[in-house]
Amino acid sequence: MKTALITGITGQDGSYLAEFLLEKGYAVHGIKRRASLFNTARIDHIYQDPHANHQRLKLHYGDLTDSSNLTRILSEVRPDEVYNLGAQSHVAVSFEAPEYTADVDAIGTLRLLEAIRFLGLEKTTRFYQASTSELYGLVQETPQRETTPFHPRSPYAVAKLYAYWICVNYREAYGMYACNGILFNHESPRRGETFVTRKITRGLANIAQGLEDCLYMGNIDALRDWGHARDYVRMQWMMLQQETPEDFVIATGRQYSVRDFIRWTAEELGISLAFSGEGVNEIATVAGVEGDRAPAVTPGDVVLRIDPRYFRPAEVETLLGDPSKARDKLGWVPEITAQEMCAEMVAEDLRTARRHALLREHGMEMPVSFESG
Ligand code: NDP
Ligand code: GDR
Repeated sequence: MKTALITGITGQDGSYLAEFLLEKGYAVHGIKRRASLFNTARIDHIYQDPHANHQRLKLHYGDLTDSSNLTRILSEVRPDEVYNLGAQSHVAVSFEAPEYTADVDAIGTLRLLEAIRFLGLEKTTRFYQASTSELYGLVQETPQRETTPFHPRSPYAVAKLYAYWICVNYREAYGMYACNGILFNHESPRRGETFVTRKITRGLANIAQGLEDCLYMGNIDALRDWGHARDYVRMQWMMLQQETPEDFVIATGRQYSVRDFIRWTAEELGISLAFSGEGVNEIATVAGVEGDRAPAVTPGDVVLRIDPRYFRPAEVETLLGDPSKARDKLGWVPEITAQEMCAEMVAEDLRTARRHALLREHGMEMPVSFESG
């Protein structure tokens, strides 16, 4: 039985990857952070009672800022494969907490690689690094491929640039099997609520059910290449099954705007939107409502406004990936389109919003979190 260690197992990708590896028969170990509330909601469905014997999913308390902890876990687990998915992964937050982001995302990667080397596992343990399309930032070439020069635009992207190169360096210097997956944005119903797609599907579903009045957004003209996390974790595993380690761009090769994603979401909810005004004064108004999925909105309601607090000090305006290397060398093609993914996310968020609306109807008010990002 192969053994994998996943940092960031409680996150979106970590949860899908853990499911995927368990299905492949792996023993899966994950590092979770100590938190004052339960933080395993995304993996509770695959986590067995830790008191039971023969569990194939094991969790260890740890943190990418703590090298002795990482070294101890690695020495206990001695994994065949390490997937370094743990990160402070929010671009806007990285401007607020740049030093912490660098510590976790850049030096955290170094800590893991050093721990592998220190334990003499560098010839046996394979290493996957969660690199990102944010490395391209101010894009130098379209579409972006493995050879496109980087120009990071945030403390997050600069930290990930260090992680990218330290991974390449350990491969070249010590012959480690280490590779970078340069993944473009990927989403799912498990996406964190403050990333733009989930903010939109959750926000508009709440508005449709009368739990919120208005969605406040930043730069809705930003262009992204969105895929589904389930497709992308498959590729993370495939990258570690090759003869030799290489870096791959993972993307769909299709690009849409945040505004497109807002429109799709509204349409899924039976709402047609009219955008008017410009820049920070732009708004979206309900033009029509069909069906019964949006009982709380009526034509003329303003459901979206621009709030400059969501603008970033330096923006990544456009990203579009060229996944042909992954397709040609590994036979990987994404199976889920951005529109299908949007529909899945809306369905899930609408289910939750309906539950909350029902509880409210029966006098059991559920607080709706307005924490945004
Ligand atoms: P999430 O934000 O959903 O998950 C991040 C994970 O990292 C969580 O499990 C989080 O724990 C954990 N984590 C955060 N800080 C630390 C720390 N100090 N020590 C240990 N673990 C920590 O991200 P995604 O699943 O979306 O992304 C996975 C990886 O891929 C990240 O590295 C991200 O930067 C990168 N990436 C993501 C893309 C995307 O579009 N999703 C695209 C390209 C790259 P907790 O649950 O406790 O917060
Ligand atoms: P990104 O994802 O920064 O690309 O990083 P995010 O979904 O946060 O933003 C995408 C684009 O939408 C614009 N935007 C807004 N974003 C947020 N979060 N909230 C808003 O209100 C809003 N309005 C407009 C943003 O400005 C941006 O242009 C994600 C993360 O998962 C990273 O970890 C990963 O590396 C990259 O994707 C690839």
